[in-house]
Amino acid sequence: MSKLFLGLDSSTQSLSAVVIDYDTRKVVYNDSLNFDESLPQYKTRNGVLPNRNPLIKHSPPLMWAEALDMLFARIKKKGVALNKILAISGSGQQHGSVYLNAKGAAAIANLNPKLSLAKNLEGAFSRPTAPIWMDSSTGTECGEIRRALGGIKASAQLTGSDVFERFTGPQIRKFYKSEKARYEKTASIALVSSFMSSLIAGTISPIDHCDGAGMNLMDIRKKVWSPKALKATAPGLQQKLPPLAAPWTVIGPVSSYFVEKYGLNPEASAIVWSGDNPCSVIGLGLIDEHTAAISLGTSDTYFGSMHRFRADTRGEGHVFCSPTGDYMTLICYKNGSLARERVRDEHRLGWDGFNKAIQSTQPGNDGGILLPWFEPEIVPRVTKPRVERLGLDQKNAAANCRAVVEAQMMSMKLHSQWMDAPPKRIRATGGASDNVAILQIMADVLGCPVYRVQVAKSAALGAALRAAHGWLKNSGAKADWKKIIAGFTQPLSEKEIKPNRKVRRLYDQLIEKYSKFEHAHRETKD
Ligand code: ADP
Ligand code: XUL
Repeated sequence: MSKLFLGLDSSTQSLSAVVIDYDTRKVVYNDSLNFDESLPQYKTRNGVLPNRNPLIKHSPPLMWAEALDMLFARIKKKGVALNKILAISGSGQQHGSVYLNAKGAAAIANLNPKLSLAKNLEGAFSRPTAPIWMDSSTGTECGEIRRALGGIKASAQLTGSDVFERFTGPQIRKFYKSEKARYEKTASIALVSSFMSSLIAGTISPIDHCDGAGMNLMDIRKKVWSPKALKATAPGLQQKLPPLAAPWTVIGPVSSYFVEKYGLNPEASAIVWSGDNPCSVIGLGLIDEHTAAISLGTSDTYFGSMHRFRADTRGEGHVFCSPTGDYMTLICYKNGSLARERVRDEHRLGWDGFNKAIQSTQPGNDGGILLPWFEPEIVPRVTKPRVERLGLDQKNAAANCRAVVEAQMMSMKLHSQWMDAPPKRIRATGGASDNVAILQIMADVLGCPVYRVQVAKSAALGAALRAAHGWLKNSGAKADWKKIIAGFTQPLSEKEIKPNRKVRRLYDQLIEKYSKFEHAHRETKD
């Protein structure tokens, strides 16, 4: 009998599914559902609810639940043998939080297959919308928590990161301060990942260590909720949080809702979900410290594995747990794909036109530099969005297309130095990793070969592989990561993009100029 595992990825703009056949090492199903297009009734733009305040970014959790129904219906319709799936796990955009009231747990435990998930969850929320990772409205709360934890360095040593606007702790504190009555009515706080795994398992799910590390609430080395961080965040918080769990934990069998409605096997295991970046670590096969990954999704992220804990005491980068049991390093940019799209759209181009524009210009852009902070930025921290140019004419389409990508790559090189693991190779993933013009600049600036992977949806693939790992570990079999990922995460060798030596040297010089320009425009921290 074939061993099938399902990985789901609830990301900012879409819900994706990857089904793997473990024995034949094949991806047998790969699909994605875009929220704006498939669920227009929620009125999101790029998966986010419009808000007059540009710092506030929320999404409707009911939309994610409804997407789960739609995607399962599609998988069933395509004839995937859902009854042969042995385990399901998933990946969620990190940091976002979902707030359930006292009815939430019962609604999740008694999902009625005759109704939709959205209908089942009506009246189960104490907060109708979920703040997500793009939100930067918690500057005050960050300052308060950071002070209570003893400053940037102490926060990073305790939780793996300085206190960040999008992290769940400051978001919870803001909710507690501004909506006390609703906070009091909250019985259970979930991450996007644990909310979705609660639905799959039909019970309130634990939060896994990897995604828990993105909250500013977990002691990253002890892997427990930190009493100091809980106290600094909000009263009575511990009772509202689920337990933390290792990323291979079986929550239980899948909910009967999915068995009756879509024909899942009642014995299929629900494995705890994790964050999208930790899942991508697996989906990209990042087992050693010298392979880095760059994900060009809604956010751009640069990440890698780390065996021994080392925090970024300057406070820009993050340390999370990795699904392997090691740590992972990460820096995250808000001005990723959406910034590239802004420049592309400003000059009325499609991706083809954008690429041709890049190719019509010389690497280094004659010294022209752009700081593409269309939205508040995380690295470096920018609270007031602005776009700065040096030696660059705003009207010059080609130069601006090149400049946005060069700036993003130079910033990654500069701000990943604390990881102390210069990459020997980079694996590229995410929507924009299909774009060779972008990847060539990546290889030239970072000075090493870039590989495109077979499945661009590395978070969903990683989730499927995590499902296999959890299932093997819990059935008493040997669960060796190298063996589990073999055949699934090898990059396509014909898709190697080599750095050009001459161009590389040019960028080594330009990066100094970029660094000075960026420094001149930095905001100082409190
Ligand atoms: P997420 O998982 O964060 O929702 P994806 O990884 O699916 O996002 O990436 C979506 C982004 O990919 C889009 O916003 C789009 O800008 C970008 N994208 C898609 N195709 C291309 C392309 N050919 N070149 C550059 N960017 C692209
Ligand atoms: C990581 C981060 C984003 C989200 C959305 O810290 O904020 O990468 O996980 O993808």
